[in-house]
Amino acid sequence: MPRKPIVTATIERLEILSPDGSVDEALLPELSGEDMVGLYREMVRMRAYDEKAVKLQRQGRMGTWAPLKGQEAPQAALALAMEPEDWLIPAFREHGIMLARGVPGHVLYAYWAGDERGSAFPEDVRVFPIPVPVGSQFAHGAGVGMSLALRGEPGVAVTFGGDGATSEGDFHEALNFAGVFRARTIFVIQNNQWAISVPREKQTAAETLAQKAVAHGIPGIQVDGNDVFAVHVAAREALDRARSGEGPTLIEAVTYRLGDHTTADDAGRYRDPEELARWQERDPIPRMRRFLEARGLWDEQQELVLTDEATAWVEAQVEALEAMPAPDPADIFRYMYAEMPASLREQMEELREEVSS
Ligand SMILES: Cc1ncc(C[n+]2csc(CCOP(=O)(O)OP(=O)(O)O)c2C)c(N)n1
Ligand SMILES: [Mg+2]
Repeated sequence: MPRKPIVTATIERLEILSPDGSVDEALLPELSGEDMVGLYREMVRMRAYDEKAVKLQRQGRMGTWAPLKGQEAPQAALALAMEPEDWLIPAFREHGIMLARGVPGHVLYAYWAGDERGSAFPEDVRVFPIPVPVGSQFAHGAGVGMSLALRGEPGVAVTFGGDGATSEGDFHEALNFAGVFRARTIFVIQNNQWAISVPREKQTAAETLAQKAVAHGIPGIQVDGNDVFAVHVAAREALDRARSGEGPTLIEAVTYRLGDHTTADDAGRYRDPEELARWQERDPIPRMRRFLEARGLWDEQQELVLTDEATAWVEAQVEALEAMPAPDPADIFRYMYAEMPASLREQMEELREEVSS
Protein backbone atom coordinates (compact mmCIF):
# COMPACT_ATOMS: atom_id res chain seq x y z
CA MET A 1 0.00 0.00 0.00
CA PRO A 2 1.40 3.42 -0.83
CA ARG A 3 1.72 5.85 2.00
CA LYS A 4 -1.04 8.41 2.06
CA PRO A 5 -1.48 11.53 4.17
CA ILE A 6 -4.01 11.03 6.95
CA VAL A 7 -3.69 14.41 8.67
CA THR A 8 -3.25 17.68 6.88
CA ALA A 9 -3.39 20.75 9.04
CA THR A 10 -3.63 24.36 7.98
CA ILE A 11 -2.77 27.23 10.27
CA GLU A 12 -4.26 30.56 9.24
CA ARG A 13 -2.92 34.00 10.03
CA LEU A 14 -5.28 36.93 10.44
CA GLU A 15 -4.32 40.59 9.89
CA ILE A 16 -6.78 43.46 9.58
CA LEU A 17 -5.16 46.71 10.75
CA SER A 18 -1.83 47.66 9.18
CA PRO A 19 0.90 49.67 10.94
CA ASP A 20 0.00 52.68 8.77
CA GLY A 21 -3.57 52.62 10.13
CA SER A 22 -5.23 51.27 6.98
CA VAL A 23 -7.62 48.32 7.30
CA ASP A 24 -8.97 45.43 5.31
CA GLU A 25 -12.57 46.66 5.28
CA ALA A 26 -13.98 43.21 4.46
CA LEU A 27 -12.47 41.76 7.64
CA LEU A 28 -13.16 44.66 10.01
CA PRO A 29 -15.31 43.45 12.92
CA GLU A 30 -18.72 45.04 13.39
CA LEU A 31 -17.88 47.28 16.30
CA SER A 32 -19.42 50.65 17.08
CA GLY A 33 -17.23 53.76 16.87
CA GLU A 34 -17.55 53.92 20.63
CA ASP A 35 -16.14 50.40 21.04
CA MET A 36 -13.27 51.19 18.67
CA VAL A 37 -12.41 54.34 20.62
CA GLY A 38 -12.81 52.28 23.80
CA LEU A 39 -10.16 49.83 22.60
CA TYR A 40 -7.77 52.71 21.99
CA ARG A 41 -8.49 54.34 25.34
CA GLU A 42 -7.93 51.05 27.12
CA MET A 43 -4.56 50.51 25.42
CA VAL A 44 -3.44 54.05 26.29
CA ARG A 45 -4.45 53.55 29.91
CA MET A 46 -2.56 50.23 30.04
CA ARG A 47 0.59 51.86 28.74
CA ALA A 48 0.41 54.75 31.17
CA TYR A 49 -0.06 52.32 34.06
CA ASP A 50 2.84 50.18 32.84
CA GLU A 51 5.28 53.04 32.22
CA LYS A 52 4.54 54.49 35.65
CA ALA A 53 5.33 51.17 37.32
CA VAL A 54 8.77 51.07 35.69
CA LYS A 55 9.46 54.59 36.96
CA LEU A 56 8.29 53.67 40.47
CA GLN A 57 10.66 50.72 40.48
CA ARG A 58 13.56 52.94 39.38
CA GLN A 59 12.70 55.28 42.25
CA GLY A 60 12.70 52.43 44.77
CA ARG A 61 8.93 52.64 45.24
CA MET A 62 8.09 49.30 43.58
CA GLY A 63 9.68 45.88 44.14
CA THR A 64 9.88 44.67 40.56
CA TRP A 65 7.77 44.90 37.41
CA ALA A 66 7.28 42.91 34.22
CA PRO A 67 6.61 45.53 31.52
CA LEU A 68 3.76 44.86 29.13
CA LYS A 69 4.66 47.71 26.78
CA GLY A 70 3.91 46.69 23.19
CA GLN A 71 1.51 43.90 24.19
CA GLU A 72 -1.56 46.01 24.82
CA ALA A 73 -3.59 44.84 21.80
CA PRO A 74 -4.28 41.21 22.79
CA GLN A 75 -5.20 42.34 26.28
CA ALA A 76 -7.57 45.11 25.16
CA ALA A 77 -9.12 42.91 22.47
CA LEU A 78 -9.86 40.01 24.82
CA ALA A 79 -11.17 42.37 27.49
CA LEU A 80 -13.74 43.75 25.07
CA ALA A 81 -14.70 40.33 23.70
CA MET A 82 -15.15 38.65 27.09
CA GLU A 83 -18.45 38.65 29.01
CA PRO A 84 -18.75 39.49 32.72
CA GLU A 85 -19.33 35.78 33.50
CA ASP A 86 -15.97 34.74 31.97
CA TRP A 87 -12.85 34.01 33.96
CA LEU A 88 -9.34 35.31 33.34
CA ILE A 89 -6.43 33.08 34.29
CA PRO A 90 -3.40 35.29 33.62
CA ALA A 91 0.36 34.72 33.57
CA PHE A 92 2.49 37.56 34.97
CA ARG A 93 2.43 40.14 32.13
CA GLU A 94 -1.33 40.60 31.89
CA HIS A 95 -1.66 43.77 33.95
CA GLY A 96 -3.71 45.42 31.22
CA ILE A 97 -6.47 42.86 30.98
CA MET A 98 -6.42 42.35 34.75
CA LEU A 99 -7.26 46.04 35.17
CA ALA A 100 -9.87 45.85 32.42
CA ARG A 101 -11.49 42.87 34.19
CA GLY A 102 -11.82 44.79 37.42
CA VAL A 103 -8.64 44.29 39.45
CA PRO A 104 -8.09 47.67 41.15
CA GLY A 105 -4.93 49.41 39.92
CA HIS A 106 -3.49 49.98 43.37
CA VAL A 107 -4.05 46.33 44.33
CA LEU A 108 -2.11 45.09 41.30
CA TYR A 109 0.67 47.59 42.06
CA ALA A 110 0.71 46.24 45.63
CA TYR A 111 1.43 42.72 44.32
CA TRP A 112 4.52 43.97 42.51
CA ALA A 113 5.51 46.06 45.50
CA GLY A 114 5.86 42.76 47.35
CA ASP A 115 2.65 43.08 49.35
CA GLU A 116 0.54 39.94 49.88
CA ARG A 117 -2.59 42.07 49.75
CA GLY A 118 -1.85 42.48 46.07
CA SER A 119 -3.29 39.00 45.50
CA ALA A 120 -6.54 39.73 47.31
CA PHE A 121 -8.92 40.76 44.55
CA PRO A 122 -12.51 41.86 45.20
CA GLU A 123 -14.88 38.87 45.43
CA ASP A 124 -16.77 39.65 42.25
CA VAL A 125 -13.62 39.94 40.13
CA ARG A 126 -13.26 36.78 38.05
CA VAL A 127 -9.47 36.88 37.80
CA PHE A 128 -7.06 34.27 39.15
CA PRO A 129 -3.97 35.34 41.09
CA ILE A 130 -0.67 35.87 39.27
CA PRO A 131 1.37 32.66 38.85
CA VAL A 132 5.16 32.88 38.90
CA PRO A 133 5.98 29.36 37.59
CA VAL A 134 6.00 29.62 33.81
CA GLY A 135 3.05 27.71 32.34
CA SER A 136 1.29 26.55 35.49
CA GLN A 137 -1.73 28.70 34.69
CA PHE A 138 -2.64 26.68 31.59
CA ALA A 139 -3.75 23.69 33.67
CA HIS A 140 -5.80 26.02 35.85
CA GLY A 141 -7.36 27.44 32.69
CA ALA A 142 -8.27 23.96 31.40
CA GLY A 143 -9.64 23.07 34.83
CA VAL A 144 -11.77 26.18 35.14
CA GLY A 145 -13.21 25.60 31.66
CA MET A 146 -14.03 21.99 32.57
CA SER A 147 -15.48 22.85 35.96
CA LEU A 148 -17.80 25.54 34.61
CA ALA A 149 -19.39 22.90 32.39
CA LEU A 150 -19.55 20.32 35.19
CA ARG A 151 -21.22 22.78 37.52
CA GLY A 152 -23.62 23.91 34.86
CA GLU A 153 -22.44 27.50 35.16
CA PRO A 154 -22.10 29.88 32.23
CA GLY A 155 -18.78 31.42 31.28
CA VAL A 156 -15.52 30.69 29.50
CA ALA A 157 -12.01 30.46 30.93
CA VAL A 158 -9.46 32.64 29.15
CA THR A 159 -5.87 31.85 29.98
CA PHE A 160 -2.78 33.72 28.83
CA GLY A 161 0.83 32.63 28.46
CA GLY A 162 4.03 33.46 26.63
CA ASP A 163 5.93 31.89 23.73
CA GLY A 164 8.40 30.35 26.17
CA ALA A 165 5.60 28.81 28.18
CA THR A 166 4.52 26.73 25.17
CA SER A 167 7.70 24.66 25.68
CA GLU A 168 6.57 23.62 29.15
CA GLY A 169 4.98 20.23 29.83
CA ASP A 170 2.15 21.99 31.66
CA PHE A 171 1.10 23.65 28.42
CA HIS A 172 0.73 20.35 26.59
CA GLU A 173 -0.96 18.62 29.50
CA ALA A 174 -3.46 21.45 29.71
CA LEU A 175 -4.16 21.39 25.98
CA ASN A 176 -4.57 17.64 26.10
CA PHE A 177 -7.14 17.79 28.89
CA ALA A 178 -8.91 20.72 27.27
CA GLY A 179 -9.08 18.85 23.97
CA VAL A 180 -10.33 15.57 25.42
CA PHE A 181 -12.92 17.22 27.64
CA ARG A 182 -13.80 19.96 25.15
CA ALA A 183 -13.17 22.45 27.89
CA ARG A 184 -14.66 25.92 27.64
CA THR A 185 -11.14 27.35 27.59
CA ILE A 186 -9.26 29.72 25.34
CA PHE A 187 -5.49 29.67 25.36
CA VAL A 188 -4.02 33.02 24.33
CA ILE A 189 -0.30 32.91 23.62
CA GLN A 190 1.36 36.29 23.58
CA ASN A 191 4.32 35.46 21.37
CA ASN A 192 6.46 38.46 22.25
CA GLN A 193 9.52 36.89 20.56
CA TRP A 194 11.52 36.46 23.75
CA ALA A 195 11.56 34.33 26.90
CA ILE A 196 13.90 36.51 28.94
CA SER A 197 17.06 36.26 26.74
CA VAL A 198 15.97 33.22 24.69
CA PRO A 199 14.71 34.27 21.26
CA ARG A 200 11.70 32.64 19.63
CA GLU A 201 13.91 30.82 17.05
CA LYS A 202 15.76 29.01 19.83
CA GLN A 203 12.60 28.27 21.77
CA THR A 204 11.01 25.73 19.46
CA ALA A 205 11.51 24.19 16.02
CA ALA A 206 7.80 24.62 15.30
CA GLU A 207 7.09 27.15 12.57
CA THR A 208 4.20 28.66 14.50
CA LEU A 209 3.04 28.30 18.09
CA ALA A 210 -0.56 28.03 16.88
CA GLN A 211 0.18 24.65 15.30
CA LYS A 212 0.90 23.19 18.73
CA ALA A 213 -2.90 22.96 19.00
CA VAL A 214 -3.07 20.46 16.15
CA ALA A 215 -1.55 17.56 18.12
CA HIS A 216 -4.18 18.06 20.80
CA GLY A 217 -7.09 18.09 18.39
CA ILE A 218 -8.07 21.68 18.93
CA PRO A 219 -8.17 24.62 16.50
CA GLY A 220 -5.24 27.03 16.46
CA ILE A 221 -4.93 30.38 14.74
CA GLN A 222 -2.17 32.96 14.45
CA VAL A 223 -3.04 36.64 14.51
CA ASP A 224 -1.09 39.86 14.24
CA GLY A 225 -0.93 40.53 17.95
CA ASN A 226 -0.32 44.24 17.45
CA ASP A 227 -3.57 44.51 15.53
CA VAL A 228 -6.38 44.89 18.03
CA PHE A 229 -9.04 44.07 15.42
CA ALA A 230 -7.43 40.80 14.34
CA VAL A 231 -7.15 39.63 17.95
CA HIS A 232 -10.73 40.70 18.61
CA VAL A 233 -12.10 38.71 15.66
CA ALA A 234 -10.19 35.57 16.67
CA ALA A 235 -11.23 36.05 20.29
CA ARG A 236 -14.91 36.39 19.43
CA GLU A 237 -14.82 33.26 17.28
CA ALA A 238 -13.06 31.31 20.03
CA LEU A 239 -15.39 32.57 22.76
CA ASP A 240 -18.49 31.76 20.70
CA ARG A 241 -17.14 28.29 19.99
CA ALA A 242 -16.41 27.63 23.66
CA ARG A 243 -19.74 29.03 24.80
CA SER A 244 -21.67 26.82 22.41
CA GLY A 245 -19.90 23.71 23.70
CA GLU A 246 -17.60 23.19 20.73
CA GLY A 247 -14.45 23.21 22.84
CA PRO A 248 -11.20 25.11 23.25
CA THR A 249 -9.11 27.24 20.87
CA LEU A 250 -5.48 28.30 20.85
CA ILE A 251 -4.75 31.83 19.67
CA GLU A 252 -1.16 32.83 18.95
CA ALA A 253 -0.86 36.62 19.03
CA VAL A 254 2.40 37.65 17.41
CA THR A 255 3.63 40.72 19.23
CA TYR A 256 6.77 42.12 20.80
CA ARG A 257 7.99 43.00 24.26
CA LEU A 258 9.16 46.58 23.77
CA GLY A 259 10.53 46.76 27.32
CA ASP A 260 12.86 44.61 29.39
CA HIS A 261 11.76 41.18 30.63
CA THR A 262 11.43 42.66 34.10
CA THR A 263 12.97 45.63 35.84
CA ALA A 264 15.76 43.21 36.92
CA ASP A 265 16.68 42.68 33.25
CA ASP A 266 18.55 44.74 30.64
CA ALA A 267 17.38 43.61 27.21
CA GLY A 268 20.03 45.84 25.62
CA ARG A 269 22.55 43.14 26.48
CA TYR A 270 21.01 40.50 24.23
CA ARG A 271 18.75 42.25 21.73
CA ASP A 272 19.63 43.92 18.48
CA PRO A 273 18.52 47.59 18.61
CA GLU A 274 17.47 47.33 14.96
CA GLU A 275 15.02 44.57 15.85
CA LEU A 276 13.56 46.79 18.55
CA ALA A 277 13.27 49.70 16.10
CA ARG A 278 11.47 47.49 13.56
CA TRP A 279 8.90 46.46 16.16
CA GLN A 280 8.48 50.01 17.41
CA GLU A 281 7.18 50.82 13.95
CA ARG A 282 4.53 48.14 14.46
CA ASP A 283 3.45 49.51 17.85
CA PRO A 284 -0.26 48.69 18.37
CA ILE A 285 -1.18 52.10 19.80
CA PRO A 286 -0.12 54.60 17.10
CA ARG A 287 -1.58 52.39 14.38
CA MET A 288 -4.97 52.39 16.12
CA ARG A 289 -4.75 56.16 16.54
CA ARG A 290 -4.03 56.59 12.82
CA PHE A 291 -7.04 54.42 12.01
CA LEU A 292 -9.37 56.35 14.33
CA GLU A 293 -8.15 59.72 13.03
CA ALA A 294 -8.64 58.65 9.42
CA ARG A 295 -12.25 57.71 10.28
CA GLY A 296 -12.91 61.01 12.02
CA LEU A 297 -13.30 59.23 15.35
CA TRP A 298 -10.34 60.87 17.06
CA ASP A 299 -8.43 64.14 17.07
CA GLU A 300 -5.58 65.96 18.77
CA GLN A 301 -7.87 67.54 21.37
CA GLN A 302 -9.30 64.16 22.44
CA GLU A 303 -5.77 62.80 22.62
CA LEU A 304 -4.74 65.57 25.01
CA VAL A 305 -7.76 64.94 27.22
CA LEU A 306 -7.11 61.19 27.24
CA THR A 307 -3.45 61.64 28.14
CA ASP A 308 -4.44 63.84 31.09
CA GLU A 309 -7.14 61.40 32.20
CA ALA A 310 -4.81 58.40 32.00
CA THR A 311 -2.09 60.22 33.93
CA ALA A 312 -4.53 61.32 36.64
CA TRP A 313 -5.95 57.80 36.95
CA VAL A 314 -2.48 56.28 37.26
CA GLU A 315 -1.45 58.87 39.86
CA ALA A 316 -4.57 58.02 41.86
CA GLN A 317 -3.53 54.33 41.85
CA VAL A 318 -0.07 55.28 43.14
CA GLU A 319 -1.60 57.43 45.87
CA ALA A 320 -3.92 54.60 46.91
CA LEU A 321 -0.97 52.19 46.94
CA GLU A 322 1.15 54.45 49.10
CA ALA A 323 -1.77 55.24 51.43
CA MET A 324 -2.23 51.55 52.31
CA PRO A 325 -1.50 50.88 55.97
CA ALA A 326 1.62 48.81 56.67
CA PRO A 327 0.87 45.12 56.05
CA ASP A 328 0.38 42.59 58.81
CA PRO A 329 3.42 40.24 58.64
CA ALA A 330 0.99 37.31 59.04
CA ASP A 331 -0.31 38.16 55.54
CA ILE A 332 2.39 35.97 54.03
CA PHE A 333 0.45 32.94 55.29
CA ARG A 334 -2.91 34.04 53.94
CA TYR A 335 -4.70 33.86 50.57
CA MET A 336 -3.38 30.44 49.51
CA TYR A 337 -5.98 28.22 51.22
CA ALA A 338 -9.64 28.86 52.02
CA GLU A 339 -8.95 27.19 55.39
CA MET A 340 -5.40 27.54 56.64
CA PRO A 341 -3.73 24.16 57.32
CA ALA A 342 -2.52 23.54 60.89
CA SER A 343 1.17 23.61 59.86
CA LEU A 344 0.83 27.10 58.39
CA ARG A 345 -1.19 28.30 61.37
CA GLU A 346 1.62 27.18 63.66
CA GLN A 347 4.21 29.07 61.64
CA MET A 348 2.00 32.15 61.63
CA GLU A 349 1.71 32.08 65.44
CA GLU A 350 5.47 31.64 65.72
CA LEU A 351 6.10 34.67 63.54
CA ARG A 352 3.57 36.72 65.49
CA GLU A 353 5.38 35.93 68.73
CA GLU A 354 8.72 36.84 67.22
CA VAL A 355 7.47 40.14 65.79
CA SER A 356 5.84 41.17 69.04
CA SER A 357 8.82 40.21 71.24
C1 LIG B 1 8.92 26.86 35.64
C2 LIG B 1 9.72 28.12 35.52
N1 LIG B 1 10.88 28.10 34.84
C3 LIG B 1 11.62 29.25 34.72
C4 LIG B 1 11.19 30.42 35.29
C5 LIG B 1 11.98 31.70 35.11
N2 LIG B 1 11.28 32.53 34.11
C6 LIG B 1 10.45 33.51 34.45
S1 LIG B 1 9.75 34.25 33.13
C7 LIG B 1 10.59 33.25 32.05
C8 LIG B 1 10.42 33.40 30.57
C9 LIG B 1 9.01 33.28 30.13
O1 LIG B 1 8.91 33.55 28.76
P1 LIG B 1 7.54 33.60 28.01
O2 LIG B 1 6.72 32.42 28.36
O3 LIG B 1 7.81 33.84 26.58
O4 LIG B 1 6.80 34.86 28.69
P2 LIG B 1 7.25 36.40 28.67
O5 LIG B 1 8.13 36.58 29.87
O6 LIG B 1 7.95 36.67 27.40
O7 LIG B 1 5.98 37.17 28.80
C10 LIG B 1 11.40 32.36 32.74
C11 LIG B 1 12.26 31.34 32.09
C12 LIG B 1 9.97 30.39 36.02
N3 LIG B 1 9.46 31.49 36.57
N4 LIG B 1 9.25 29.25 36.10
MG1 LIG C 1 7.86 35.65 25.59
